Amino acid sequence: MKIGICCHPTVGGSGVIATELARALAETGDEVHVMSYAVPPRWSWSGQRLFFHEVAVTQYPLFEYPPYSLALATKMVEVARQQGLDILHAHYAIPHAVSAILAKQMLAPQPVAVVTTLHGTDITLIGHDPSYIDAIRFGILRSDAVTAVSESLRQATVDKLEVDKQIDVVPNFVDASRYPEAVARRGGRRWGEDGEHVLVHISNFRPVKRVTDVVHIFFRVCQELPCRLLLVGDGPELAIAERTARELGVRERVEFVGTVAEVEDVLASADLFLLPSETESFGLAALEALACEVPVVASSAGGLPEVVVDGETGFLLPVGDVEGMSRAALRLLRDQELRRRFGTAGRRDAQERFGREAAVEGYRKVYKRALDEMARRDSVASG
Ligand code: GMT
Repeated sequence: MKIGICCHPTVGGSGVIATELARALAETGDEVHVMSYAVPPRWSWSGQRLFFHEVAVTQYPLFEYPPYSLALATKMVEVARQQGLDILHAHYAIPHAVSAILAKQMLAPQPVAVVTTLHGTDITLIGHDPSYIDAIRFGILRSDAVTAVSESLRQATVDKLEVDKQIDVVPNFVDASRYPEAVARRGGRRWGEDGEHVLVHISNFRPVKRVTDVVHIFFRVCQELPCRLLLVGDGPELAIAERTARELGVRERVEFVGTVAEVEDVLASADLFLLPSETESFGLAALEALACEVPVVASSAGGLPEVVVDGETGFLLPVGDVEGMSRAALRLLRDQELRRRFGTAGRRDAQERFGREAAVEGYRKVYKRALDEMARRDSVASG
């Protein structure tokens, strides 16, 4: 198949999943053309049958807000015509699904099936914004097939947007073969001093991540055990995290690591991963921690209970339960055997339930269904 994939190239799991999927599809026989305004995170040029097309947005004095959605749709048309794409796969509803549907209309009579993958905040946050809700609903209803990254997100989409449409769940995935060295390096530490426990949080530091909860949990753990916190990533609430750490007197125990391309380098030093989010459709960072044998303490929000098995690979507590999360963190940090057991179970679970091959097959089935759906609609339309 020839597949066009578009995604947000900023930090965030949707761009990571789109890139990993593109690579996996190309490595196993499909031809993949990724389109975005910048090279997405974790992109590598190594693969055959894998191409990147930059979407250039024209600046013009009249355009206070240059129309990226149109530039993207036009690029999709250009690439689909040149390469004969079968599928346009939009990761994240806004604006990608709408651009793909527009491209499909501009391409007619050349057929191309549109597949939209919902990632989370396109539904749980932006999906509530009246200025976007009709566009998101349109994107979902007019796609030939739609997927969500967790059952929780599928249900939220049906409930909140009231869309009557089949939505398949294709969970996010990890390429576990990426991580064995990180697992082997565990114990040989790059971060933290001897005897210190290392806690890690990775995110885009937006309010939904509740990063001040991360710092408050760390503060409580610090009262009991020597430890260090690694904050990985960047975003609007990083400065608030820094201020909170200073106010609580633990600033010198917090490392602001910034954005890292290979999270396993940091996870190799970790004893525990913290993700106390307000909402999380899936929590790819938590899955990556599990794949590196790092137990997770997280909120029980959204799709996290589908990823972290409470009491087996981590502990899940209600959103905002800083006390409970601190107790869970201390329980794991004080008990090396429990941590080892959770770590081993987490890696096994990541491989068995969230493997790359299963996800790629899942998406191939969805592509096939989208092509069938498009053919069915076309034959209905032509009477
Ligand atoms: O809006 C975001 O948080 C970014 C978004 C993204 O583009 O990475 O994250 C969402 O998609 C990820 C990949 O499917 C999921 O792992 C994250 O849980 C989800 N974020 C939220 O639901 C907050």
